[in-house]
Amino acid sequence: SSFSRRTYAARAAEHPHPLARELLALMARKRTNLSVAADVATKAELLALADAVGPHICVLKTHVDIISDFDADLVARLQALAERHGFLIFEDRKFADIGNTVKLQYGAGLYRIADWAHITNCHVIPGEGIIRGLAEVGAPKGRALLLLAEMSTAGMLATGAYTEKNVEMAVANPFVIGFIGSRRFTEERDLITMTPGVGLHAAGDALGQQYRSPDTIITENGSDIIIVGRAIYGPGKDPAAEALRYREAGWAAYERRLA
Ligand code: 5FU
Repeated sequence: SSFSRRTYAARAAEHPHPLARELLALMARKRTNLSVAADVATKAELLALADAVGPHICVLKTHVDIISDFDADLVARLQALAERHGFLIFEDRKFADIGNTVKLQYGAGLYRIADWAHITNCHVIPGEGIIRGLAEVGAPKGRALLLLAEMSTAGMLATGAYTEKNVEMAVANPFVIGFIGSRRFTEERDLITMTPGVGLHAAGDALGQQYRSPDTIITENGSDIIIVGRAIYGPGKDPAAEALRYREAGWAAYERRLA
């Protein structure tokens, strides 16, 4: 039957990709399908947030190019927190250039993303060469890739035939373990969907973001992981308490799906 009706633990036991096995197994063990989108401005804020939400998350999603004082020490300390709390690191880089250029952007430069991000993602606008370029750098390091089959924003252009092409390319490329999008896209192999634009209160923001509930995303749409940002660390919020709230909502939605 559908992967959506199977437990994360059962899927972990059978997934062909080692990193996806590790992810699904830690989700089952920690009882969480929550990823926190840590869009903060400094090293100190990122480390404090990762430490506060670490016990509740399966994936920490980063945008390292936001961090004004990024350095190698930040990476070392994030990796230590990932070890201590048991989560994977997903750099939401959204690569979109030709294969040769993304190889350089992924492996080199200031950030050396492939050295520390378990997961990254790309648009397939350039065609399949972007996946091959990223795989040349990331696959030997045991990394994995998500394709942006959809986005969460109003008026986004990743629809219809474009989304279907993403699914075809994902199925055909073993370096790809899943998608950014709003739902389960295929039963061809157990590709994991992670969904941003999740919130329990606001409907959206002033710049096109749209929020849906964990129930819609996990129970109804069959996505696997909810990605939550400002709802967890916005002004006046207690990030650990909010992460716990979203973790419980996400897990309850998953249990309803299995029932
Ligand atoms: F691919 C996408 C997408 O379609 N929508 C998103 O919102 C990525 N995101 C990211 O999720 C975005 O870059 C933010 O890092 C995060 C959402 O943050 P929010 O504060 O929960 O709106």
